This record gives sequence, structure tokens and C-alpha cells, in this order.
Amino acid sequence: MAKYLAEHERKMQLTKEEFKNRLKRKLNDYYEEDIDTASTSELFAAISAIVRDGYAPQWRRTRIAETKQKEKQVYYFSIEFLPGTLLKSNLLNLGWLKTVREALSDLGLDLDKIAEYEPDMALGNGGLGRLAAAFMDSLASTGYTGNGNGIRYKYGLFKQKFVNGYQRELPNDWLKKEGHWEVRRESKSVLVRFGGKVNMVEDNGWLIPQYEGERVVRAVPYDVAVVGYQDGLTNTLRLWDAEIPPEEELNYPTISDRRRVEDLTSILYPDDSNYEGRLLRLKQEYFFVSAGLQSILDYYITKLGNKNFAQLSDYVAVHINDTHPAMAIAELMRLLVDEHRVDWDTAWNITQKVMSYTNHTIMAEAMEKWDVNMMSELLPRIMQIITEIDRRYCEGLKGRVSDAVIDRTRIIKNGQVQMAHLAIIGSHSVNGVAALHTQLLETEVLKDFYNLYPERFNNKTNGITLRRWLQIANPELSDLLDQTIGKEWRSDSNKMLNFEKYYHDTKVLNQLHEIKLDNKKKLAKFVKEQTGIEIDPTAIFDVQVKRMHAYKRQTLKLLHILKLYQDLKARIDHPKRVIIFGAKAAPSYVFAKQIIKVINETANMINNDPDIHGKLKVVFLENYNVSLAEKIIPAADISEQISTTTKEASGTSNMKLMANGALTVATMDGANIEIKDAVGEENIFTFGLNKDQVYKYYAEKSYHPRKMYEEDPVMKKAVDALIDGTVPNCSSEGQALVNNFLSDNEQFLVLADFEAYLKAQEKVEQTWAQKRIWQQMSLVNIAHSERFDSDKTIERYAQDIWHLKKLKIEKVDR
Ligand code: 8GP
Repeated sequence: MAKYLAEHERKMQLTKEEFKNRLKRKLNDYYEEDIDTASTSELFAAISAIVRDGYAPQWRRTRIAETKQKEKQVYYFSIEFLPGTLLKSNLLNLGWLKTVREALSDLGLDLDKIAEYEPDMALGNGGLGRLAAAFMDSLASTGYTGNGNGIRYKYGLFKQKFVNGYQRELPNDWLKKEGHWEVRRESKSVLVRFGGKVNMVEDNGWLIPQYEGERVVRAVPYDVAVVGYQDGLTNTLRLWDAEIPPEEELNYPTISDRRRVEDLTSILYPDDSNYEGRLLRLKQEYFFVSAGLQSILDYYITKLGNKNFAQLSDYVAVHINDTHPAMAIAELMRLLVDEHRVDWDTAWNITQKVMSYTNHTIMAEAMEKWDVNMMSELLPRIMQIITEIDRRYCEGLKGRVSDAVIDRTRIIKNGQVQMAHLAIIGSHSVNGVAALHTQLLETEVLKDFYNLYPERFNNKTNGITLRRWLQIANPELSDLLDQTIGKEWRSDSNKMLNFEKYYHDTKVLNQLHEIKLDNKKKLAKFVKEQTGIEIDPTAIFDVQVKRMHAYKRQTLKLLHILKLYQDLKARIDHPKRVIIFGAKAAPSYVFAKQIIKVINETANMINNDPDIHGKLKVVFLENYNVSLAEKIIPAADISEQISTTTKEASGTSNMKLMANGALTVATMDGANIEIKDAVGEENIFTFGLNKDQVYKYYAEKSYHPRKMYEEDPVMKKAVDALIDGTVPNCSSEGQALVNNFLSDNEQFLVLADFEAYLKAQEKVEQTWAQKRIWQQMSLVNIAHSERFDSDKTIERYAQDIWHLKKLKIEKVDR
């Protein structure tokens, strides 16, 4: 240990000269190149190797401390992890960012340019995956040992291209590039079984399963280091890949047999509109859950030397991130009962204490249900165990609550396995991700469960990695914070509140304005390069970045755009505005793809209309991902958070945008409510139906949008633009949108909020004219974003749900 410490200290003290020497050596060793002849990819690979050498000793040291101190560890099971790129964040967390940036600059090189080479690790789709990555960073940065457990998808989330305004999906072959962060850990491989038959046979009075004709797949872990923020701690994100076990090669004789195994971890979100796609998805879920749990138990037995499983929950917490890993409950039961011969009741008790579950959405389609037949065929033993859990659940409640409650809450219903029910019944904690969302879980969506187990429910409002969204994405703003409130905010976000003291400081307000303008110029340059569209950095940059989904209501923004366009055509003036979208539609989500096409055609029409004199521009940037977000968010003036109230569980782009000084236009949904509480009503533009009004429409079936449309000429004109030939080249998609808007069954109530939304936008325009007030509002938003630091969120999970203690790692002196 002493040797590691000494080595570590030496490596951590990186001077510019030392870095330059290391870079020279790496380039020479790897590629026989000099600094001035090396390509960007070679430079990237060499720098990432230096970074890996930098954290290797502390990674090792963390593992040693874990086994020595035996503190409880959390394993965050998630089908998505969206870390984005890692070079700059690893540099930042090691404390090297500034040194390396300056050293490269001495050599005539630009760190940002080199960093651009790195592909995004886009092993996720949206908020849920990004949150998982933020939590990894925060666990390491707050001193806890936490492990991620997920899938090493060969292709990350698809690369989005627009062709004639339509979304096209291309494979995202992120592993092809050089300089990976992962380490293959073949010695930690485990076997996972699928299919076949199970016969229960007696063995010493114990019924154990005998498998027949099953397919065995080898799960090989790839570990990615998660470097804590300058605290000497490095955790592990373990991602599993599927391979054919060497001893089973004969069972996979053909190329297509082999491909079937490889396919298991090929793609994120197989198309679930067909049987094959759903089956693959189910396989993926079981695969990473089983592999993860096997490796946890293996560690418990071999490294911690413990065979008493009754104590498992003193050492291990498993977190189920949404329902995708919910099978962990049945799999842990299987491992305990079948493999380790723990009796059912004890095993169940252990399982409930180990497991906890977060719900991320109340949208019904995301509440997973699996066909019993499919599950029985693919995972016969797991299906038996779930059946038994369900049977005991029903039996336990019989006579205590009504049959109707049992029927509504049981796991197996109508030939389907309700994964959320399994997750709740098998866990000790169920949390929502913002106060309103948790309240809705308790009073509406999971009401029966809340009545049964009120003590399990709790709220944990989401957070974001402020380090990435400020220190990496917005260095200028970070510098201004340093100059005003001192550097402490970088490690203690509470200090950001001190920024409010500069509310009346004209110099600081002007600096804020300059920084924003500068970020907008950078984005304008990028937009020009990417799309050819010229945008004016002095215009309002109005940003909506998130998954494309009907409930998020990019359509409401579209109607606002059409209204602005029609006004400008009629010579009704508005301040200059650039509307910026970033969004991917799920490949099989037809309506979301239609929205993309219509927005693209609308953008084309407006951007090329000389009558508008550039007063309005619409930019839909392709391939929204973490890296693109880092470019857009620092340049935003307005943050669009306009989901139908009750539908957005939390939202996290709202937090990133406020931290960068954008002002929010918001419905009182998800975490928007908490943002309003933090900044005060006067520093946010709120509008729209409240929760009760939304539920009233649903309950009374009283939503009649056609009437609203007929009675409001402004609305009618904006809607009609989609079908009267105003917006060209998208008549069928435009018609689909209009049919949707005008249907009594349109559950996202777009037209009901139209008028209120226009009013909120008028207020935006009035405020924009009062530059000082705008900057003051922006300053308040930046200061109060500290409330949404994911380090704080993770402290609450660690204390209330996982019951973790911090690992003791001697602080590394830099
Ligand atoms: C998202 C929620 O939509 C968002 O409000 C929340 O901030 C975020 O989770 C983190 O809690 N939900 C998802 O990303 C989601 O449900 N994804 C499923 C489709 C997989």
C-alpha cells in the first residue's frame, strides 16, 4: 500500500513540463511520432493513456480500501448510462485540466480540438441514462464506493441524420475509435443461461433445478474508471459484453449462431414493435442483471470472505433504475435459494433489504410488462420464481385488503408480468424523481401500493453534474464565479448562493452579458459550419433540447414559431429570435418522427423567407447528445420546459440550462416547480394548466380542442398553416399533427395551453427589452442552481435509501 501511495503522489503532481515529457514518450512508444507530426487521434490516444496512468493507482487504492474497510457498497443497475465524453471530465476530476490545457497550448495545440475526437459514450437515450452517469460521478466525488452495472452496447444510441427533413438512424460505432477508457476483465466473467427446460429435483431435502437444453452465454465485464472530483477515489462502471463460452463453442457452429450471441449486446433499445425485438430486449435485461448479481455475490464470498447471506444488506445495496433491471429481484432469489441454499423466507427478507427502485416516468407505455409465455420460454426458472413471489404476495394479503386491491397490485395479470409491481414488492424503497412526480406516484399511479406500504415511498429530486455543465461546458462563467465568490464553489456548490450578492453589481451583470454573448457567438459559428444557417448572436437564443416526445410538446413550440412567423409576415414586430431544437425520436415512434419532419420543413421555410429579414430563425441540430448539449446549453437565453403538467417526471435539461443562466419558460411540472421555488416566481416565466385542471379534463372527458380552435382565430391560423400549404413538403405529416391537436383524445392538451404560452412568451419579449433585469434574473438562476447539484441528490440516496458510509481515502495533495 505504501508503495502505491508514494507512486500515486508522484503521478498526481503533474507539472506542465512533466506532462509534455509524458506526451512525447507516449507518442514515441505507441506511434513513433513526435508532437508536431502526430495526428489528432494519436494525440487523443496518448493523452488518454496519460490520464489512465494518472488514475490507475487511485483506482487500485480504492479497491484495496473497499476490501479492507468493508463499507457497504451500492450497485446502480441501469440499462442506460450516458456519460458523454470522458477526457475533459477525467482531467478535471484529477485536477489536471488547467495544467494540460496550458501545456498543450504551449505546444501550439488546442485541448478542445483534440477532445472533439472522442466519441460520446452514448449508452443511453435520455434523462434516465444521463442521470445514471451523473450519479456515478457524484458517488465518486462525494466519497462513496458506488458501482455502475450495465451493458456494453457495441453500437450506442443511433446517430441521427436528417434527409429531406426526415430523421434517419445510422449505427453509432463508438468502439471503433482509439483511446478507450475501458478495461476488459476476462477473469471476472460469469455464465448466464437462457431457454431450455427446468426440472426440480430433490437433493438432500432441497429442491434444486436441473437445466436441460439451455443456451449458455459468457458475460465478460469491461470496467470503466469513474474518477472522483479531486478526492483520490475512483469507482467502477462495469459494462457487460456477451460472448460464446470457450467450452461451448461446439454448440454455436454457424456464423448466425455466433451472431445471435453477439447481437445480445449489439444495440441499445431494439425495436420493440415486433416480437424479435422484444425478446432481445428481455434477454438484455436478464443478461446484465444476472451477470451483475453473480459478480456481487462472488465478491461478497471471495473478497469479503463472507458466507452468511443474512448480512448481505449490511454490505450491498442494489438499485433498480427504472423497471428494466427489476428482474434483479427474482434473480437474487434464484441465486440465494438455488445456488446458495438459503431458505425462501430468509432469501426474500434479504432481497427486500438489498433492493431499492426508482420510477422515472408515469407514462404508461414505459411501465414495462412482459408476456408470461415469452418469459417462460426464455427464462423458465425466473418465471417460476416470479410466479411464486406473486403467489405468496397474494396469499399474504388475502383477507387483509380487498380482492380488488390484490388484483390490481399483483405481479402477474392477464398473461403479463408487471415489472413495476415486481420492483415495488421486492424492494424496501420506491422513489420518484421530483416532488410532484412522487406525489403523483403516491396519489394516482401507484396509489394502491402507497396505501399498502407508505413507508417505502420517498422523493429524491434529480440533480445534474454541475462540474460538467459549468466547469467544462462554460469555463468563462466558471471564471466569473471564481473572481466574484472565490473558487470554493467548485467543490462546495452551496457557495454559489453568494453569487446573488452581485445582483446590483453593474460590472458583474455586464460581464454575465458578455460571457453569454461570447458563448452565443461560438454556437453561431458551429451552427453555420453544421447547417449553413447564419444566426445572429444578439438574438434571443430560445432552446428546447430533450427527447422528441408528444408529452414534451415540441409541437407547442412549433405553433408558437408559426404564430411569430405569421406576425412578422403581417409586419407585427418581435425581437429577433433563434429557436434551437435538439431531439432524437425513438426509431419506431411514428408521431415523433412526423413532428421532426414538420419542424424541419417549417425551419426551411422561415430561414429562407426574405420577408422575415432574419428576425426569426429555426435551427434543428442533428444528433443531439451530451457533447452537443455542452455547446448549446451555455449559449441559451431561454429554456423551454413546456411538458403537459403531470407528465415530465422531473426533467434535467431545465437544471443544466438554469445553471448556465438561461431563463425558464415552464409549466408547473416535474422539477420546474422546485426551480420556481428556488429562484422565486419573479425569476421564471410560468404558464399553463395546473395538475388539477389536467386531471379534471381527463376525469370529465371535457377536453374539446376543436371548439378552442374554432373560437380562437390566432390559434386557428397557426394550426392551419400546417395544412393550408403554408408549410411546404409535409402535407401528410402536417395533417397528422393537426388531426392529433383537434382530437378529444389528445391527452397532452397542446391547444389548451396555447394562449397561456403565447402570453408567457410576450412576457419574455418585454423582459428581453430590459437588459439589466434580464441579467439579474439570469444571475439569480445561476446562483440557485446549486440546489440541483447531483452531489446533493446522491447524499440523500446514500443516507436515506442505501445507508452508505464514506470510504476513507487519504486526501491526495495537489
Ligand atoms: C426521464 C424522465 O422523462 C425525466 O423527466 C427525468 O428527469 C429523467 O428520466 C431522470 O429521472 N425518463 C426517461 O428517460 C425514461 O423514462 N426512459 C425510458 C424510456 C426508457
